[in-house]
Amino acid sequence: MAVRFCACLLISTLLLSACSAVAPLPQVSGDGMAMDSEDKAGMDMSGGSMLADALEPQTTENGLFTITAISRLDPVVINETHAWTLHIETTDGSPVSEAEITIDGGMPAHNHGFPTAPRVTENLGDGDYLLEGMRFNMGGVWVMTLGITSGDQNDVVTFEFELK
Ligand SMILES: [Cu+2]
Repeated sequence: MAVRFCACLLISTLLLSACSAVAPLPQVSGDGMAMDSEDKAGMDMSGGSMLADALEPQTTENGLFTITAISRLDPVVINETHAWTLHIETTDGSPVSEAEITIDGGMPAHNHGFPTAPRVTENLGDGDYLLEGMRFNMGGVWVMTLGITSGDQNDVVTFEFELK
């Protein structure tokens, strides 16, 4: 009797340990997924990055326009030439569809400009504009200044952001 009882216990113990041996498997695949996103973050180690939509929409200095700037490369990483979409509205929310846009920028703390000469190459309609030739060649704080002219109105906005 006692022996059979012990055998029973032994089997339950074996089953239990079999269960606990199986249990960690889903965790392993969970860890695997976590490692995938760490691999993506690993790209940043070469100098910094930022999410494509990290910039808050901004009102221009004289309050004429609201500008949204979103990268088409997500995340924005250094040393990759890419495009942004700019959206321009009047502050009451009407798209500005015939704007002239100038762009300048760089890293004030380093006294250098953009490594490229980005410019708006296409009017996409509905207040959207294609800004091509963007490139950041190091991590840190960058500024991007846009000059907006629409008819006889012009205004300026400066975005400041960090690739970290
Ligand atoms: Cu710099």
